[in-house]
Amino acid sequence: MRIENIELRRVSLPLVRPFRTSFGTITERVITLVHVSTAQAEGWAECAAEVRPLYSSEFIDASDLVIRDHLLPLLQALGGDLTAERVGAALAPVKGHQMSKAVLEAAILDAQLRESGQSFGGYLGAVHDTVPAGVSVGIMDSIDELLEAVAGYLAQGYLRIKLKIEPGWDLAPVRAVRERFGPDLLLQVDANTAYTLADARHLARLDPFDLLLIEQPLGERDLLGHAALARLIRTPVCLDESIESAQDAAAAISLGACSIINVKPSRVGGYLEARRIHDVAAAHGVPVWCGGMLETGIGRAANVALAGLPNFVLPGDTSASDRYYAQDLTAPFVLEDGHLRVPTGPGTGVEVLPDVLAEVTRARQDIRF
Ligand code: OSB
Ligand code: MG
Repeated sequence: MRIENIELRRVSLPLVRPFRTSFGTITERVITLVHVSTAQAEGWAECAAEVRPLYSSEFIDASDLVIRDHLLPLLQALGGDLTAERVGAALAPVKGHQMSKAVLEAAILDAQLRESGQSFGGYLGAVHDTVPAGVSVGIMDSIDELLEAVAGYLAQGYLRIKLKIEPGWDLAPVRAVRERFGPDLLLQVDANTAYTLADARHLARLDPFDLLLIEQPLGERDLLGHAALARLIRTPVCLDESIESAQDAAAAISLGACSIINVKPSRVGGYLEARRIHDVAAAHGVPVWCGGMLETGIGRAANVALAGLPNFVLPGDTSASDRYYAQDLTAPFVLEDGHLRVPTGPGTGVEVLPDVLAEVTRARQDIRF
């Protein structure tokens, strides 16, 4: 495949409600979209990097720059031999920058699959037509506000609730949600690195609430701390930020640092590495689920396809479009009995809506190949 043009397009979409985590609050999602044109097809993907480097070291302005000045030249050097399967190795000389690498691989894979008429799900090995949907619920100003939000999501059919936690917003909200919605609610928490191992006794107080898991309680580099914590609490430890590759996943599992993994294709450098993590985890009997970065329909379509693989056995943060955006960039993903449908058309199987795209675009640049 030979690329003719790559367009970087900066868009900004308001969120339907502010999203607060232990590392900050956002009210709009500012995203770089990558649009790949070949002689036969086009591909789209979105970069997960946020405006500020608070979730990880990556951030959107740096991502645009590393894509333009450091990653695209490596792909240009491949000429007509460019395929999505070669992107990872071609970009390997650049250290880190998984989200920037991931968006390029995903856009190229979308174009490639559209050329060959295959869907993301078919290519990746999805075995399900629909995937169960969970929802990630941000930190709120009051328990009442939280209970109302959770009640609303459950009324819509979400099958699992994830509460964002931080010191000062942990035991009380978890207790309130568990008491109000009962023992059958699938409930988990995500700390986004907000604790230290010194908080182990405090975190053990979550044990009575029968959580599915606690996600990334400690720092992203602290695999040994997570392994120690896992021995001190009953709630299963799940890693998000710590896992940037299949190698990280193998190390974390071997060390006992996690018994569940949140797989985010953007965080690990793309869908091919995400599938390798799925495979490594499956070989160790470790269940995985699909995380998210508040994606638009473009990224959501591919995430939902990945979530159709057999070892994605827990509901993901793959929510319907209206949980994030009043107007998505594609036809909206909707909940059907608590599930999202895996697209079956070529590539991601979704089309970008040109009028919406024009409305949310803030800047664009073309890079001729
Ligand atoms: O830690 O999983 C996370 C969103 C942005 C950054 C990090 C995280 C999240 C979410 C929301 O929890 C997941 C989603 O619904 O896309
Ligand atoms: Mg997380």
